[in-house]
Amino acid sequence: MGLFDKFKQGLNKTAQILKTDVRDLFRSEGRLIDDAFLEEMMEILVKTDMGFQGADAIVQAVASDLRGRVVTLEEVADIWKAKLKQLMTQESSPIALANSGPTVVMVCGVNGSGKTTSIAKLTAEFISQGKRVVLGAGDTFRAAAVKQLEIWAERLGADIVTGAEGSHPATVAYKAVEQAIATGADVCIVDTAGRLQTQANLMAELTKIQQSIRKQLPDAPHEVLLTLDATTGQNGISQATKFTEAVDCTGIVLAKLDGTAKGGVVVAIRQQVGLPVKYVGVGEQPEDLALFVPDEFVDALFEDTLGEKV
Ligand SMILES: Nc1nc2c(ncn2[C@@H]2O[C@H](COP(=O)(O)OP(=O)(O)O)[C@@H](O)[C@H]2O)c(=O)[nH]1
Ligand SMILES: [Mg+2]
Repeated sequence: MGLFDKFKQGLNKTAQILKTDVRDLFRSEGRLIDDAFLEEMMEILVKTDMGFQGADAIVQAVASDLRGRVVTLEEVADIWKAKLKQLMTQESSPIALANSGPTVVMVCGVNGSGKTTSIAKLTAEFISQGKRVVLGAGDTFRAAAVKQLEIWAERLGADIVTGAEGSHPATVAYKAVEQAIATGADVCIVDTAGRLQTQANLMAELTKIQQSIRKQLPDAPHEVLLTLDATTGQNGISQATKFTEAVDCTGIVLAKLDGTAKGGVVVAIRQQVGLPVKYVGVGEQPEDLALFVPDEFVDALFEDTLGEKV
């Protein structure tokens, strides 16, 4: 499946709502762009959870170009789409690979945000590129969490390092990187237990995990990914601030985009969090991961609304 189709899968719920709302906005052939129109448009935008700032920017762009004219959906959509793309602009940024030795990726986030599943997806992608992957089972709190990662490792063909019961996650991370170096693996991905950004001791533990990785490889981790759950909307934004204080986050994986009709949350994240959205999760299977590319994302969002014309 190509990137465009993955975005369509991930944006299915959001796109259905958008289509219905936009049809209501343009009941007849054209529509006068007046205050009533702009207000209705604002409501639709805010409903997608993109945040007031982003919604206002789009409405202002439409107002300044089209106010007082009777226009078609296509004319409005052109401006809408262009502004959306601009609001989310970023370098498309796949995992930054190490110059030499294994690339170390650490994954953190709150409970159930999609860390382990996203690790499985990244692993599948690396293995499909012929890379060898070592996983570190750093969620040592729950036996079931270790088991979950073990099952993925076996299914996908990755090595895995698990700790003895009660071992510190920093030790597991250290050993995983050690094994990756010793076996000449290309990538080492370290899972961590879910934690709330308000739990100071657990946030400090995250800092320790990062430090212990650095004891093995001074320029690692090469990526620290924060997994956010798209279905919890803008709550994720406050998580980003706190996690960034504890570890050197390099990017966001936005999981479960397919589970929400509020896909506009990506705009809020891009506006309010100083980190790139690296990947979006569009389902539960290993292949359901898409490198985030704003232009294709927006085109996929509008395809159903605009029909054949995209
Ligand atoms: N629909 C959907 N479900 C997901 C996605 N990512 C994760 N999940 C599900 O969310 C739940 C929690 O995921 P998990 O990776 O265990 O979260 P963790 O606690 O952060 O490690 C599981 O049931 C996953 O199958 C996604 O992109 N789409
Ligand atoms: Mg997990």
